[in-house]
Amino acid sequence: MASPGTAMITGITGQDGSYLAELLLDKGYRVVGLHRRSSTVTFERITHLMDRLTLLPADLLDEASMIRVLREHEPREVYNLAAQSFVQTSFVQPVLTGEVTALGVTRLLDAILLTDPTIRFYQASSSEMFGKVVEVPQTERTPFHPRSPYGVAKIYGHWITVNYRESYGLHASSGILFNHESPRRGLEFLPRKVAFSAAAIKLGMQEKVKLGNLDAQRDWGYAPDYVRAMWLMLQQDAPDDYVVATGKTHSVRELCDLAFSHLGLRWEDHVEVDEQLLRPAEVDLLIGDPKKARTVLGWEPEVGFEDLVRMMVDADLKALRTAGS
Ligand code: NAP
Ligand code: G4F
Repeated sequence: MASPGTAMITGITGQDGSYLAELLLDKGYRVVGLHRRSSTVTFERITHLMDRLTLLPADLLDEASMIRVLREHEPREVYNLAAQSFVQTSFVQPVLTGEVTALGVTRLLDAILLTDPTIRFYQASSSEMFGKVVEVPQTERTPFHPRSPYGVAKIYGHWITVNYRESYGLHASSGILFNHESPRRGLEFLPRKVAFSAAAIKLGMQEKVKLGNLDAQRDWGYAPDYVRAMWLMLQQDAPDDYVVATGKTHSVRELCDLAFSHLGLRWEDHVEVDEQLLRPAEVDLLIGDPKKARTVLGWEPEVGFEDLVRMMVDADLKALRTAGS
């Protein structure tokens, strides 16, 4: 079988970048990953792949750094996963969030236009764009009403992707992905914070965990299922936009109940609400309709909410036990 060639991933050190790199390497791609310079090593999620990847320094804030890599490595596919991706941080660093998460997309699209407009492009759009939702469930046609500087920045990234597709004929697709998690999720995001804390409490390493809004509802899926959808989008003859979701929603409270009860604990005994963790504006309810991804891409999620939460708790329990011994 002919080699699929080279794929470039921005944000390769992140949760999705690590799973997408695995998927593409398994499919025979040569994978070029961009990482930003840091004083400490950020390769924790890709350590097991290091000898199979080409890792290069570049930053979404620096267009020339991306042009250099595109010229030298001539990828056929580019996946833009890099972003300031934490909603809470976007309220205190709104300008940085805009520079990276919004304008960073234009810098990369321009870099592609200048080097090779036949490159296929994937943009990591977000259900956070729906914000204060105007319909349930949310589809590709649901209007946006963002509730955070992150949501606003992602809308810019989404529309500039659509605009470069329409203006210059780029094969540029946008995946509107709902929340997806895994044992590799950053510790600051709710499901990982709960999984890690439940495991630490079970092992007697901590007693309580402080959370914010317990009533928020999210459509939570499994990250490796979602990176498969990204790849499928770039294999289509025509570029397009797709909602990627499970079609089911659960509250923060339900997630806590599932994580703690898996370890024989009552979440009410350990969770405390800290008003400092409430957001200036909240997204109360997200639930996506993945019909288009199912019918056009043939995409199906393989891991459901209950298995996902148990998997994350088990992984943190195992890691903490290993670290302890
Ligand atoms: P993540 O774990 O936070 O990873 C973000 C990546 O972006 C990291 O590799 C980070 O590098 C990199 N990055 C940040 N600023 C950068 C810059 N200025 N230049 C270059 N790289 C930079 O996020 P994720 O969960 O994998 O999500 C991947 C993408 O999907 C993001 O765009 C996110 O906004 C979007 N998304 C995620 C979800 C979800 O539920 N996970 C849902 C919808 C959309 P460092 O390692 O150096 O920090
Ligand atoms: O896990 P979260 O921080 O994810 P959030 O804000 O939904 O954003 C994630 O999903 C988006 C897709 O919709 C991505 F675009 C984005 O990059 C990111 O991956 O919070 C989930 C919910 C929120 O309603 C939050 O208010 O949990 C609530 N929550 C309650 N207590 C908390 C906490 N969230 C965090 N992070 N920490 C808490 O202590």
